[in-house]
Amino acid sequence: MTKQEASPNTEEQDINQKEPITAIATPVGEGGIAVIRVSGKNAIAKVNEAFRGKDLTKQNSHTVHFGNIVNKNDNVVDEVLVTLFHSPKSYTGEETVEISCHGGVLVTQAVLEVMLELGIRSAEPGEFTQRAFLNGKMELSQAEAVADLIHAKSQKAMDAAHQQLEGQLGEHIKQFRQQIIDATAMVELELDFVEEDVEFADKEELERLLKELDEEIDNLLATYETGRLVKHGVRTVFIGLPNAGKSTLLNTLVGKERAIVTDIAGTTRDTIDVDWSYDGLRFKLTDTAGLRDTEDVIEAEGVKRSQEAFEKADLAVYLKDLSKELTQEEREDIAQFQKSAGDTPFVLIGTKNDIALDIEDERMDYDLKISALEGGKIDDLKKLMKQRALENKEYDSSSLLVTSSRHRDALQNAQENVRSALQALDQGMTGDFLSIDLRSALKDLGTITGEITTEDILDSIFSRFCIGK
Ligand SMILES: Nc1nc2c(ncn2[C@@H]2O[C@H](COP(=O)(O)OP(=O)(O)OP(=O)(O)O)[C@@H](O)[C@H]2O)c(=O)[nH]1
Ligand SMILES: [Mg+2]
Repeated sequence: MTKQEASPNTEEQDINQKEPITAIATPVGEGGIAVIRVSGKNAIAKVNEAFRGKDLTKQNSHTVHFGNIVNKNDNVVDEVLVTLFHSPKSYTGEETVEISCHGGVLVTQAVLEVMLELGIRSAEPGEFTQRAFLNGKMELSQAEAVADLIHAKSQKAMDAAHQQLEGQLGEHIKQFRQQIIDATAMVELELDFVEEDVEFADKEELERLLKELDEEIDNLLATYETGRLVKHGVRTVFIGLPNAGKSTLLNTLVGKERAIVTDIAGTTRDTIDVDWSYDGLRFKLTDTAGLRDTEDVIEAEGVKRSQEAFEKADLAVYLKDLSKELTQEEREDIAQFQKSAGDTPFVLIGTKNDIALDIEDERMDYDLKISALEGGKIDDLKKLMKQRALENKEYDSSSLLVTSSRHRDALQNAQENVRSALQALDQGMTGDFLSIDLRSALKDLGTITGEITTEDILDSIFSRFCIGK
């Protein structure tokens, strides 16, 4: 199936053009040029009212024209280039004008004001892309990918958004839907012939089909954990006793004095979050207050937050000061943390290796010994963090990842319905039961690509966009 067939409208159909909307499509700030976008019914004629140059209504699609934008008193606001897109060959599918003006904040605003004066409405966040979706220019999962791409903060997040934008997820979902449609057809065939006692002539075939589908959905769902890490970053927490060198390590990794470092135990009081990328993967590093029992109310609150950050982490890094002897108490603490980390990767790092005690403590099994002050083994630590974060998770930039919790939920629901159909089949239930499950699964999958949408889904998706996209 092509993109267009799956969508509510095809390019052959007339696009239902809505009232024109406008917004500044480039980031606010000073730049060489800025672009103001106008899309909707008679957008070209509207802009033409404020344009001094050629008659835009008589020009071809995909042409660029030089001229002036004037206000209602006919004063020139800016010298511009306008690009024309006739429906349906535009981003939104509607008639669209892109006005490239000078990039100053005030100039751009002034040109936008002229558009508003013409009676063109301000666009809501993501409204252009929403129209693109409604006009069959893209699937819902592709529209979501546009937002992901804009918000992407690492190379890997961008790769994942690109995969989705190219429609790879949509293709998978369509394939699943086709499999369900095939299964439904088999069930309903049986229903038609129920009197003739055909009784699931193809019961085995149906079972094979559903099991295969269950497994394929499982495989796709399994990518979500990696997808989530890639998109939102690996929540990494540094924990350890006061003075272990947690803040020093954070500063060394991010390359600036982000957290206060002193030789006083208990320097860090509150958790500090810093974004950091390494080798295309984004990390959200959290420095925490050193763990100890304390009378100090503020510090005690800090220690509580350290614990909470640990519980939420995708990667826990425990730092042990090698210049101090390991106490029995700390050994037990470490064991306890390791245990409560459960499936979350846990890394044990010895710090201050430059001033480590001579006596090697054989009882501890450090993943690595570093010196954050001198930079010793820091590159090894970075590699280790990435490796452990993506532990057991297959990933290369071409693999398709489910990155959105909305998609995961829909896939899970679909899988439940498929499993329930399998169960019904197993228990020898009649075809109408199976048919209900299969139809529900079909609906669940449809919410991913947008065959099935509700106002709520659309609102929550498009509100993530910036205005102008
Ligand atoms: N020699 C040496 N000193 C270090 C190293 N890392 C940290 N330090 C020193 O150890 C002291 C404590 O470092 P911090 O980074 O503040 O320790 P922390 O774990 O954040 O401590 P709290 O915030 O109190 O929990 C400072 O004086 C650092 O300069 C290291 O690798 N080698
Ligand atoms: Mg600190």
